[in-house]
Amino acid sequence: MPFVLRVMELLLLAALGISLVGAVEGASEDYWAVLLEMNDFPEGWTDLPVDYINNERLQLALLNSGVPSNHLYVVNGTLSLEVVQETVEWLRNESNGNDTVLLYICTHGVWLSDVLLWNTWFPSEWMQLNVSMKILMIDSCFAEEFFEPIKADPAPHISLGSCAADEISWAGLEEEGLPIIGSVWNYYFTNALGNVSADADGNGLISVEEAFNFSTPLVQKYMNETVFTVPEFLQSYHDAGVYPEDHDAYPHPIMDDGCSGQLVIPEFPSGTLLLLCTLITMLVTVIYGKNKPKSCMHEQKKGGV
Ligand SMILES: [Ca+2]
Ligand SMILES: [Ca+2]
Repeated sequence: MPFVLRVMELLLLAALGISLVGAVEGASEDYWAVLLEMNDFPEGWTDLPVDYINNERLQLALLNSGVPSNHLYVVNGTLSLEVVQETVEWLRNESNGNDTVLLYICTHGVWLSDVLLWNTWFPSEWMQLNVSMKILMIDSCFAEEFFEPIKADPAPHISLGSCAADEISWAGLEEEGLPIIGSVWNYYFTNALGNVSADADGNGLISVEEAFNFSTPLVQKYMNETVFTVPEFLQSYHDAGVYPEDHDAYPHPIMDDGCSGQLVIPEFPSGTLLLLCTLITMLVTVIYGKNKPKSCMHEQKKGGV
C-alpha cells in the first residue's frame, strides 16, 4: 500500500478511535422513550382503526435520530391505567439523572381524563422523574389540558400537545378517503423531524422546537383546506359545538418550552463523527490530489511504452 494511503488509513482509524471514545462518553446520557397508542375502544367509544400508524411514525423518527430500539417501550393496544403506569415505572427504573425521557400518548382526550384519570396522578409522577430532560407529547383532543400542571415544573422539560385544552384533534381514517391516515399533528411533526426545511437556524440539526414550529402551520393548512372543506366533517365539529371557521386557524398545537436553547433528539448525534469524517475526506482529497499527477504521469509513461 502506498505510504500516503497507509498514513490516511492510520489517520482514519485514529479519528474513529476518538469518535468511539466520544460515543462511550455520550452513552452515559441516554434516551428512553415510551410510545402509547390505543385504536380499539370498548363499546360506546369511537374506534380509531389506523393500525397504530402514529406510534409507527414516531418510532421511525426516533430510530432515525439514533435512539436505540431497546430504549423504546411501545404499547399498541389497550391503555389501561395499569399499563400506562407500568410504562412510567419503566422510565423511572431505566433512566438516571443524566438521561432524557420521552412519553408519547395517542388516544381520546376523554379516555385520558375519565379512564386514565390523567391529571390526578400523571403530572406529579412525571415531575418527580429525576432526569435531565423530559419530553411529553399528548396527541388527543383537549391535549393541552393534560400537561397544564406540568407547565409549573421547574426542571427542564418540553411538553407538546396536538391542540389546545378546549380544542378537538383530528385523526384520519382510511374509509374517509383523505390523504392523511392517523393523527394529522403526528404526521406533520414526525415528518418535520426529518425534513431539512424545518432547520430554521440552519445548524444542520432539527430540534423539537423547530419541528413543532415547522409543523404547526402545515397542520392548520391541511385542516382548513382538506378536512373542513368536506361538509360532513365540518358538521361533525359543529355537532360538538366547535366552529373552526370562526378561528384564524384551527386547531392550535401547543408547546410548553421549558428547555433553554434548542432540544435535539438525541442531544449528542453523530456530529463529531461526521465532522471528523469530513475533515479526513478533505485531507485525503488534498494529499491524494497532490500525489495524483505523479501517478498519472507514471501511467502515461507505461501506456506510452
Ligand atoms: Ca436547527
Ligand atoms: Ca427551547
